Amino acid sequence: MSETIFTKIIAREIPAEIIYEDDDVLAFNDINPQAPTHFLVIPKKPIATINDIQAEDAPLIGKMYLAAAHIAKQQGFSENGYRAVMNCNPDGGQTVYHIHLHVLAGKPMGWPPY
Ligand code: DGP
Repeated sequence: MSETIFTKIIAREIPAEIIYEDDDVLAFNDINPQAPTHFLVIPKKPIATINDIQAEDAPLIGKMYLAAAHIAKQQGFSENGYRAVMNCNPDGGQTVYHIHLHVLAGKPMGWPPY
């Protein structure tokens, strides 16, 4: 898989506001926030799209959600709620081809999201 901007954030080659890290997952604030709180949870393993997730990645994907919920609790918005969403390919609005969970909070979210 080709390198992306997120690979460079993992390697600390470009700066980001990192808010969580463990052996498998990194979370950092989105550069273009769409809500009062907007951060991204990414796996350190580069996986291009949801379509590229393999069965053996299932625990890793679970860890992304566990990290999101942990940060939500830590930042105090877990009870009010939040949106956690992963975009896939052009119609899904994906622009960076390293999977990432968008976590948006701090205001009521609309539905449908378009
Ligand atoms: P998506 O469109 O779902 O692929 O979302 C990509 C997100 O990544 C978008 O909300 C903006 C964010 N983003 C892109 N480049 C950077 C960057 O260099 N730093 C940070 N913090 N976020 C970035």
